[in-house]
Amino acid sequence: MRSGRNFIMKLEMLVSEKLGKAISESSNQEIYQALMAVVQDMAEQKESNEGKKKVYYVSAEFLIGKLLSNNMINLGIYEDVRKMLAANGKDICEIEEIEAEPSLGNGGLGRLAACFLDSIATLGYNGAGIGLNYHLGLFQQKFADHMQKETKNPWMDRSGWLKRTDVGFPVSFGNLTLQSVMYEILVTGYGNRTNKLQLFDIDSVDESIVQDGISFDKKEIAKNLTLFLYPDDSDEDGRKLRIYQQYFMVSNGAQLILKECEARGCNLYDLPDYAVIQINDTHPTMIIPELIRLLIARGLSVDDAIDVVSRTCAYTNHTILAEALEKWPLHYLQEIVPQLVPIIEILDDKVRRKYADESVAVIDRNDVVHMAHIDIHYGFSVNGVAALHTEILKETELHNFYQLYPEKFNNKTNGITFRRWLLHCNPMLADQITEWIGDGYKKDATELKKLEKFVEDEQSLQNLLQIKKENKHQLAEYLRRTQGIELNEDSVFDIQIKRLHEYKRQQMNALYVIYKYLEIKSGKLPKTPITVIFGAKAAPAYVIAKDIIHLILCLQELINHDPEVSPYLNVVMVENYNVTLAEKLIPACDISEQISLASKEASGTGNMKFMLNGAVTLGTEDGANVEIHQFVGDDNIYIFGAKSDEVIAHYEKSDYRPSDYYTKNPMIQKAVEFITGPQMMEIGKKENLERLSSELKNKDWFMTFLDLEDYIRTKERALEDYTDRKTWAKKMLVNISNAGFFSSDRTIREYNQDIWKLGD
Ligand code: GPW
Repeated sequence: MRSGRNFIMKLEMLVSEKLGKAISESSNQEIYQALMAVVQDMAEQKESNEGKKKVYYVSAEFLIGKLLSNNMINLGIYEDVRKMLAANGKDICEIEEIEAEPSLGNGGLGRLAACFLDSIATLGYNGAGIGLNYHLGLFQQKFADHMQKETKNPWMDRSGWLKRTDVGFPVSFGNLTLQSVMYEILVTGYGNRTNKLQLFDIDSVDESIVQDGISFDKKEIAKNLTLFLYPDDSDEDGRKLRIYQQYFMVSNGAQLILKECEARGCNLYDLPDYAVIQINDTHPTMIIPELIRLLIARGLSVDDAIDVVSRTCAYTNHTILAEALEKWPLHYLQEIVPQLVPIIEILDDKVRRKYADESVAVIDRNDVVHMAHIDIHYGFSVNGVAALHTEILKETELHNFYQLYPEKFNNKTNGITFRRWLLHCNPMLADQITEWIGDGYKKDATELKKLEKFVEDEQSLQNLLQIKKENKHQLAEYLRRTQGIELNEDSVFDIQIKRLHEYKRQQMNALYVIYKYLEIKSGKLPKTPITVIFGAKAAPAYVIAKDIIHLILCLQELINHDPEVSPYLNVVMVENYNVTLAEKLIPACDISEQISLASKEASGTGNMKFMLNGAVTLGTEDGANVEIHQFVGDDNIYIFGAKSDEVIAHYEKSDYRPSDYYTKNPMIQKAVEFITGPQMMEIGKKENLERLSSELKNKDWFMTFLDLEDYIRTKERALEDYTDRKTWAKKMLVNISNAGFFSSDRTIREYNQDIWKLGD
């Protein structure tokens, strides 16, 4: 144990040495820098490249969140640092706030990659993340005139964890060659080794080319290559820029992997004994032809190169949404990465010789390259991210591939790191759990099951409610201070936080809000007031998604200023939803909104974070909700809506008509008409509200109306149940005690057992 007075004194000495003065006389900014340096030193001491075989997790996104506190927790020094700072009159929370959140991800896929890096290091596996260093990251979201506005998010100077290395590689495109620079961020496991996140960049990036908001010249590749994550791809130059980014990422990754493996004694033919590459959705798919190209250049035959690479690469699919399955016109690749085209043609040719089925071709009849098809034919493993999702892949979306390669398909239900999503974000709950069942659950999350024995204990249930109340209070203080938002702490906190997408159906929640508003106006007052909280960014070119944000912001304005309604109902949309905000919102949540159209949400991971923090799920039988439902049972979750089979059948038969529901159900009609009614028109913009309303009435591609009635009914039942505080507290406890399965340590152990097979 390092705890105790001596260790605290040593910490104080280390920090003041870095500061060159006493802690008590230093600013929070100075202390942040000094603490970061001390943590870096300690993390470096645990750095290790041990293990013959190494996993490379290649991903366009790593949504890592702030690092200082998390690293201190993983190093086991958080409590001592807190005490040491307090003894010097400093508050650790204020110092945490100095740090800028790295802006290297968008949503669940990026956050999953970050949780996985934490678990890989925690379990002591040799692994690294490979990605890009986006200078301005994903855009920063501002609200003005009830609309989302995008601005740049320059996070790098205010973070400090990024270390430049002298490693770099040449990367050639059709018309230019760029020299890369590799940056590193140390990833310290909980009580274990330190691995690395390796991010590639170029020196010629020029942030000054960005003008008003986030627009810039998309053709200036040497200046814009690593400026933004997901540059607007609504035009051709934007789509091409994505290909430049993807190839830059994977060519660097491939060169690094070969260099490291050769240094460890690999002769290239035995590459699969030294490396396994996990391809995080299709963004890094070009690593397959790129590695084949590099191996051929090093003297392997074409067939040997293909064989070696196919035994090294594994693919994770994160969606069944057709528009998210990447396809690139061959002529884009011909222009940007001509060196890959002959290889992709060989890959296509081999498939065509073997299989007559046109639907599994790599290059289709229109000369479009299907990236996922490359991964499936030329990787050894294909996994979905929740049980239902993997079944849908096998039975429908990728059925033809499943028939060819049943042995490649496997499920890896997602998970979350309990270090960030419990120990760090909810210390009160973590301490209470430790008091009840000891701290074994911190290493073995399934020990949370032991909490179930407290389910009949009045006092324990009271404690749980008290912790929730305090977390709601802390959230209210935080939002007041940082966003000027006032929350009613005595209301039910009903939270939907995730990327804005029609399939996630924030619009359905907004229609509930309208329904409730009209109910209250007609004199039906809820027993407990409700606050419906949203957090979401919409892709800058996704018009309807931005219209949904507009609707929510207008409802917020209308309802919160209506003295008849606001004592009972409030709407809050937090600005610039990110990991830092998630860490504050999740511990304070009562009802977790997981309301995607069944079959469309591959897994969801927010659902797991909420459950772990004692929120009760209101959701469809989609993604990992299905597994959560199985664990907690019918009494501890609110399930509604059409099941995935029914939804898939509607799509197959093209027989869903929103008008069928709209015209028959006066409640739906009233709510939808409200969107374009006089009160909303006074606050909002006609064009946006009318476009959204017409989209719903005429298209409703994600079947909002199909589930709306059941959603409202089920939400009302949840709100009614909430008033019986003791019964509700039981539900909370059952959720927490069943969350163990959703630890990313379990997920990563499964990846290793079934796919990576990293020995010792
Ligand atoms: F489209 N996911 C995401 F599949 O956050 F590539 N971004 C993405 O671009 C994609 C998926 C992609 C999410 C899924 O929507 C979510 O259901 C899942 O929990 C998460 O990836 C992690 O697997």
